Amino acid sequence: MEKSELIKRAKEAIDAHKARYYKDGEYVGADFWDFAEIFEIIEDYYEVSGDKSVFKDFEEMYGFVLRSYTADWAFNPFNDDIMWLVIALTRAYIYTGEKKYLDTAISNFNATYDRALSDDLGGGLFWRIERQCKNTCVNCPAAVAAQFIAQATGDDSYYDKAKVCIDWAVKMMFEPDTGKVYDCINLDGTVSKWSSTYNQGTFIGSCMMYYEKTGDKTFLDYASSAADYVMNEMYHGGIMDNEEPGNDLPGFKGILARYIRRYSEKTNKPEFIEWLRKNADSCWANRNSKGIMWTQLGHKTEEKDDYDVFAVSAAVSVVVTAVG
Ligand code: 7K2
Repeated sequence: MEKSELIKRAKEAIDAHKARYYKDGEYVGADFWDFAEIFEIIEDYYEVSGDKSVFKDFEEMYGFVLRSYTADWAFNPFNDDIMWLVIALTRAYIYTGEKKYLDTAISNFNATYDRALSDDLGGGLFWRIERQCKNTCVNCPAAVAAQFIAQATGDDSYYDKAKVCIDWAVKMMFEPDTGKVYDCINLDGTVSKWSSTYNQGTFIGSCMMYYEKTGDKTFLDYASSAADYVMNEMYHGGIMDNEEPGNDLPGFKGILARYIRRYSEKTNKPEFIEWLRKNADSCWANRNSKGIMWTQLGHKTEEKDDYDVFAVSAAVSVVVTAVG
């Protein structure tokens, strides 16, 4: 497929998702972090297409954030949730230059980083305010958020904050020999060793961004091993046809796709984009008559109307990022 056709397909996927779920800046049914990740899909679409018409959506979505959550998100007990929305708003600033997005992102990043950081369990950030466990799903997004803030502001002290989180993830959650990224560690020291697409993805992203800044190839190697693991070990180069049950899990592979695209581009390894395209072709062929695609990318999407907004965003992300 030509790039123009891939972009057209991406736009159709976004429009179908919007037609079903979007209203006045809101993705109806999307909770705090679901919303942030759907926001990022629109940003990815801007990255692959250069279509500035989406800036209007950014502004509407920012309006929804202020209406629903205000500009101070400390009420949310999930430190990870806040980091996801920080990423979305910092990226929105990077594309548009709209300072208010960045100001909101930075104040929430700072407050959340401070409340989550401790020396327990190898350093890094706690997942929630009760400080019971430290998870990849907060440390790697925080590392990505800090590095986007550093890029947006030129303040390199945010790379130091990112490095704290990356060091924790490498030391506590990462198997360098296989590239597997674990989920979390509890205060009693028990480690949950399962790996998920979103954690593989944000680990790849945080290491790549650090490598791009410093040129330190150790971090490129970490990212490469995590990328190889997810494509070759978890999926054997095939269709991502799982993550169907659960509240959050069905949306995870949309996050992975974002960082695989970035990794493929920055390392000049087209096989990763080709893998995304294979997945995009599959879910696109399996879309229902309304253009909605289920998260099991190898399954035909049913005609029912009650799919969860976040769950069906994952395939949209795959189709968008597969543009390359
Ligand atoms: O246990 C954490 C995490 O370590 C694990 O990977 C996933 C698996 O579950 C939670 S993270 C999901 C949360 C994201 N923030 C908003 C919360 O509502 C949600 O539980 O699913």
